[in-house]
Amino acid sequence: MGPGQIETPPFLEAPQPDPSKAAVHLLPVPMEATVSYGGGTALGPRAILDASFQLELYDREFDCEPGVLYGVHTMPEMELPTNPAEAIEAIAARTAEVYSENALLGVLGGEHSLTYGVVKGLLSVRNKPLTVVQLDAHCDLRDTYEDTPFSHACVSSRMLELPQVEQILQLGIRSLCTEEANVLKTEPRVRAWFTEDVHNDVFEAELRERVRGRDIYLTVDVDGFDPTLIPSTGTPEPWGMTYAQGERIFRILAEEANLVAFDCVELAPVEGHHASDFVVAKLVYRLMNLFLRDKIQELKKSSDNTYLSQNHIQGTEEQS
Ligand SMILES: [Mn+2]
Repeated sequence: MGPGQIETPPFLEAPQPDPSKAAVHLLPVPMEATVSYGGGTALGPRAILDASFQLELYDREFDCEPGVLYGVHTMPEMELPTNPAEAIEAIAARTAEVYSENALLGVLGGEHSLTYGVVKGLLSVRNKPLTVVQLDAHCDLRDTYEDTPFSHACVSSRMLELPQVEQILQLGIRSLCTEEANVLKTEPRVRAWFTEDVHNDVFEAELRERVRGRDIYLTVDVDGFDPTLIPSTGTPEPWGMTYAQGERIFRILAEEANLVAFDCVELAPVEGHHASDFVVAKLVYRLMNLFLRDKIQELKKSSDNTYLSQNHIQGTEEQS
């Protein structure tokens, strides 16, 4: 463990793989520098990791324990500077340092501002266009908010300043200001589907078309979901997405696009209320399983073969 890092429990109660063999690398980023309403996102990553210990490793869809097969390596939690601009730079640098082409990078937040740092870091090492898909109640398209351009309320505006962000696709939006409504009307790189579009299922064909064959970065602000499902968040907004709609979107993206990295942000755990933490941990696990579904099938086959050949060798030995 290096300086500026805090020891953390791993995601899932499973054997810890060698990082070079893990298909997922998780980076906990407890950013809480510009939170404007309910606080507590600094404890988000730890709450997700703790709750993940209660998850069943077995996944009905795949009829196996996917996380054990593909392996999840959890990195130590970052220790961040309190100044938002410095925190963003630290996150960008750490992302560039830990990114590997051979693994899916997942960032556990932390407030939404961190997404800009992660995307910046990714672009610095990959240098290829990226489509950002954002599940959120909010557009986060203000230019500045509460005197900082690095607020969670501005994260999408900051990303638009990166020329390699080819488009930002937002789903579940239901709360915005006049300034943001104007950006939506004039900025061709942003496409927002409001919450009624998701509930009426009128986004799918265009979403598929827009992400097909593209490298995507998925940012999941947990307030995109309904606060009856995940109340532990800083700015809860009614009429959000259901759990099933979230999974549906993950599946569409998994079928059409190449996921480079993802984050899950804005969980602000409340003591004594563990349901939100658990729901978010489950969302993260299912997101990983859906995106790694080809790999899971492949690993399942080879683990069956290993099992068969071991039995075969044993059988031969018994005969001799
Ligand atoms: Mn939000």
